[in-house]
Amino acid sequence: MPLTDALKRRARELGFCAIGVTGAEPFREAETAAAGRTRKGLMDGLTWWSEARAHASAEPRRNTPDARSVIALAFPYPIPPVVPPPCGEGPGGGTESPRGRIASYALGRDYHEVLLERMQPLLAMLREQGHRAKSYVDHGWMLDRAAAARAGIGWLGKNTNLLVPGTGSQVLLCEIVTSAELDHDEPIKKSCGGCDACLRVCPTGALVAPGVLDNRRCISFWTIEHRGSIPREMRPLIGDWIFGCDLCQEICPINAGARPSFPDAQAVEAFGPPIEARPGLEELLTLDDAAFRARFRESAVWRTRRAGLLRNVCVALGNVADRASVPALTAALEDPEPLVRGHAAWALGRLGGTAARAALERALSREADAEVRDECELALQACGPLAVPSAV
Ligand code: B12
Ligand code: SF4
Ligand code: SF4
Repeated sequence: MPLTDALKRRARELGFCAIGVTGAEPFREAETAAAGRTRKGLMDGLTWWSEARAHASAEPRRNTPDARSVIALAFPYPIPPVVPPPCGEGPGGGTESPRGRIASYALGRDYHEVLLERMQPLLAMLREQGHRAKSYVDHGWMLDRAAAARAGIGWLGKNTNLLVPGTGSQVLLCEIVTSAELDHDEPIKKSCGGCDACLRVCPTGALVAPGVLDNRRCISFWTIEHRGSIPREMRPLIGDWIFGCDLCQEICPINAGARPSFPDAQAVEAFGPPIEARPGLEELLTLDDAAFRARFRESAVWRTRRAGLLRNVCVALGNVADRASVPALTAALEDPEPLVRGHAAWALGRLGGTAARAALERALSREADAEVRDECELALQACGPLAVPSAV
């Protein structure tokens, strides 16, 4: 069997839902788009991103000078079948505390490891035949979507994600750059047509034009990549997302059509037992470093570290705005991390009421961190004036 066919067959056996091959020449069109957007500030906030990286990521031969082919692969991740309501009546009739949301791609084992593992047999097949082969899953620099689109495994949707026919966008991408001369595929001729549902559903207006994302407005950026305080004007728009955001994919009719095929058995096995998609927010606020590590070390959520996740939890609690959360947020005003204390103060300001006000005043009387003090003062203003009974 020719090598290209053997590789494609093996990739399917390994659970990849799409595999295509393109040449190793640079991705010039994507390079121009990525560099231009970087210059315009649309990638601002990503400290590890730069215009130089955009150029380098468009050159498959950068690390493999004799490369002749790029193998683009897509691996589906399991989607939780039932999304329970964020709060309200629990299954046993009791009232549940508020819950947050975690993006589906992050519910299983860290995808970098999963995809790297799954690529190993393909790398071995190439190397056994004397070819050079290098894998990429975000670690090395590569424009994943550009490679996938040119290799014909899907098309670029208006939400910027690659859509695989029959599967949708809920896939993760990786590549193998190899010196092997393989049979190349053609890009597919599909598009979103007149649909613009993703642009309309995005709560922050991050999709500033079809296929163009402003990183500084994307919930995924603020809840996963950003370190430090989340700008106050963004916080109300984040809703109950505590890690990533799936709204522009959940609305997509291509994904809706593909959903009955999930969970795919291979994907379920590869990603392992999922963490909770809608964890209780108040319980997350009680995690210390050791508990956070035990719960999230193996998952992509680890990227935020404890302080980042608890910051997001406070924002979500402020948005769900259930006054029953005041005691949990009051306890968070004593968290060792100023980042958590500051966002807990903001959330208490959103909840308002006598108990929230009293907690903020107590915190202000002992707080030494200047930023947290500012947050407490602003939160006290947000709580409104004390209700003083009129004497005259
Ligand atoms: C930086 C980054 C982010 C940033 C910025 C996202 C962005 N759009 O650039 C943030 C943190 C916000 C992010 C969020 C997410 N990300 Co991300 N991210 C990346 C990363 C590391 C680099 C992306 C990049 O190069 N951006 C630069 C821009 C200019 O390039 P581009 O996004 O590829 O843009 C192309 C298209 O827009 C297209 N295009 C240009 N003009 C036009 C016009 C039209 C009309 C159309 C249709 C297309 C189009 O050409 C561009 C160049 O190829 C890649 C991994 C990688 N190495 O590629 C993952 C990656 C793109 N992310 C991924 C995922 C899963 C996500 C999230 C879904 C996670 C989540 N659930 O929260 C969200 C989705 C948000 C969204 N709507 O895009 C997957 C996407 C899989 C897929 N099916 O496409 C990738 C490929 C990681 C992986 N290995 O699988 N991400
Ligand atoms: S991931 Fe969320 S915030 Fe980002 S573009 Fe999609 S809908 Fe908008
Ligand atoms: S929601 Fe519509 S416009 Fe957006 S990616 Fe899906 S098909 Fe394309």
